[in-house]
Amino acid sequence: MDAHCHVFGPAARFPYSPDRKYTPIDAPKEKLFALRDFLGFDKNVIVQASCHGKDNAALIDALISSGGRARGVAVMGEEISDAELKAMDRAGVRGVRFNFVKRLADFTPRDVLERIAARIAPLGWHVVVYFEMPDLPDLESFFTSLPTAVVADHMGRPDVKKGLDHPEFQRFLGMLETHKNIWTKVSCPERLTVAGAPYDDVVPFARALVERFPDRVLWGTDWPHPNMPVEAPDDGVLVDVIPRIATTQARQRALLVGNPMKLYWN
Ligand code: 0GY
Repeated sequence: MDAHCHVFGPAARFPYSPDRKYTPIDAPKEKLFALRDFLGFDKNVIVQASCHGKDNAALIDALISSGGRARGVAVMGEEISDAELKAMDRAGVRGVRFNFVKRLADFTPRDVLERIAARIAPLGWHVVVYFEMPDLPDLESFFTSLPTAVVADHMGRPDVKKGLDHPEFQRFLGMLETHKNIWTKVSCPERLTVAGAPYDDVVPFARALVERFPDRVLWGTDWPHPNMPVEAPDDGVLVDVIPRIATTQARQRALLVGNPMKLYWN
């Protein structure tokens, strides 16, 4: 399963948010499903990206068109009604994303996020958080106090130049060790690398997480790779990273099947 990817537009049908920080190239559901089949995956988890703001229409449309082969993570404010939440649940939404990356999203007060989390918890949904590792000290107590599972996008975006032993990454490991509700995606080597493909400098970080927390890791392509300044990665090269970070069949099954099934097809 590809547990982190996006759909963008097409803008003519699903316009981008007026508050967006970037305008992507259209990446419609048909292309995502074609990539899924080409790579040999069975299912997708589609994550609402900041360029669509709180308008989840493109996401919901993709979920409904997937024939039960996609689940979603939406973005919402507390103005969402209970009826809308139920409709999203029926469409296949299983999580809410809180984006703390300053170049992507405007600040939302914690009490608002806490109220949203309290409302989605009874649905069995979880929270996905996107942040950069230097901000973890400010965010950790908030994450660990949420009443749901909490999935950190892209390993919390470590600075791989600092190494595995740096206190920032050790703090991230410590948070997962202590708080069993925290999960992480071991995704996006292409965003974290300094060396470039095949991402030798990122593999040890992802492998450390898979080995220590085999039941709380997820993997995804991040297609269509928004905001890559030079070029989008080859998705096949990203798939080839999987056996280097999940080095046994049991770990691969957990990473690609068992773990995402628990969160998204429960
Ligand atoms: C990602 C990463 C990025 C963008 C977004 O919500 C978004 O716009 O998540 C990024 O620019 O790092 O997960 O797609």
